[in-house]
Amino acid sequence: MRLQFPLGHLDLSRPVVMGILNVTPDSFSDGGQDADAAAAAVRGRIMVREGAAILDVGGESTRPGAAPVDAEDEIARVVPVIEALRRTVEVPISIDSSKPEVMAAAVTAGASMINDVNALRAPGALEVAAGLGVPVCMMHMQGEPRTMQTAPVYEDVVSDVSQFLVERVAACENAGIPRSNLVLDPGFGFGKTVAHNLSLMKHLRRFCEAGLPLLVGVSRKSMIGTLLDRPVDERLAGSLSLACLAAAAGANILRVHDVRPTVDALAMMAAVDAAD
Ligand code: 7PM
Repeated sequence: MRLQFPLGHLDLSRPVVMGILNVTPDSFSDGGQDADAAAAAVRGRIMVREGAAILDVGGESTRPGAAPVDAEDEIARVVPVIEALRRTVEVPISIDSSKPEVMAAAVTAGASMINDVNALRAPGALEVAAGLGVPVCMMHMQGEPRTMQTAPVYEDVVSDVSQFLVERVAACENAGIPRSNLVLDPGFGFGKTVAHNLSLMKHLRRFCEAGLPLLVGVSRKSMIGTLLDRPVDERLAGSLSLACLAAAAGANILRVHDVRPTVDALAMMAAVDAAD
């Protein structure tokens, strides 16, 4: 399996790591937007050195419970970071946004993938993504970020989520986005209880049946905090074990904060796979 980008391709015959690069205004720095962008680009370069195969740049508009950011502010945050990264890293840059205006500005600035937690359901998003011609990650979310964790309900979480993704793939194909440009993601933590998240992980193989690359984001998520009773900065072991389980079940792209430890864990899996 592989993903084709404007400037080359990404080989997915082994699972790869996508490094999370959040660009939010830093309340501790008073250097302004340029300083924030420069600092984010430095963090991105470090993640590439540690083995990230993709960088996911996000302006934090889609986070559960986050205050909405308007498109203009989100563009002002992410575009300088993408431009700075473009000059110094070789790996594809993904834009984590649900807003068509942000997707377009980010791709113009040098991003070569769209990561949409809303699966291109915003007005105009399908058309804009089709026009941009880059790979798109389509994630499942029940409800909307502000309220989705209140009381999520499914008939059967695995079937409901896979049905949603199958429908979104059809919508993409109808809008002119080729299947070969699609990546699927069950959306851990987005309108799901801990029990829902555990079922999705246990039955993750089902999401490979579409024959499309599978992206999984579990890094530091609250399910780990709940199950282990750990604050967010003590969830590395939980994150690594879920990343390995996901990889063993067929996940192709692991979206993580802790790039080096995840790359090491995947290398151990690859070594075992290669044994006699
Ligand atoms: C607060 C709560 C802050 C949750 C950040 C988050 C995913 C994603 C995110 C994912 C894809 C996080 C999330 N999660 N995109 N964006 N898949 N494709 O933990 O699971 O990073 S935001």
